[in-house]
Amino acid sequence: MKDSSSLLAELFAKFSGSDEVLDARELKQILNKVFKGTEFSTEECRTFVSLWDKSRNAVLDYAEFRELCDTLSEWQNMFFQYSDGPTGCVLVKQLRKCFKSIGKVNSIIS
Ligand SMILES: [Ca+2]
Repeated sequence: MKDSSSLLAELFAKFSGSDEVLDARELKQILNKVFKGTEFSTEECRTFVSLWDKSRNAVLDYAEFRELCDTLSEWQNMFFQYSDGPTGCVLVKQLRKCFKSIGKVNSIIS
């Protein structure tokens, strides 16, 4: 079985094309494969590119893409940790704890 790193590398190679970087449109395709069940919009992906594009070239290279995926995975884990099982939603009373945990994760990442 492939580990998540080699799967991400394989998907990056497939969707980035010959320029080997991701624009927002390519990022949308790849994120909707990696995070099945979540439908990312083109606008959200444009925002991700602008926030994770450390080299300021308006596209994501593999390292930038990996950082984005790691962060989204952490956020997703926090969401699942605080979500109500039957509804799949985070209850308002749990939201503050959820955001606090995400804030702690973000301060560790950045
Ligand atoms: Ca870049």
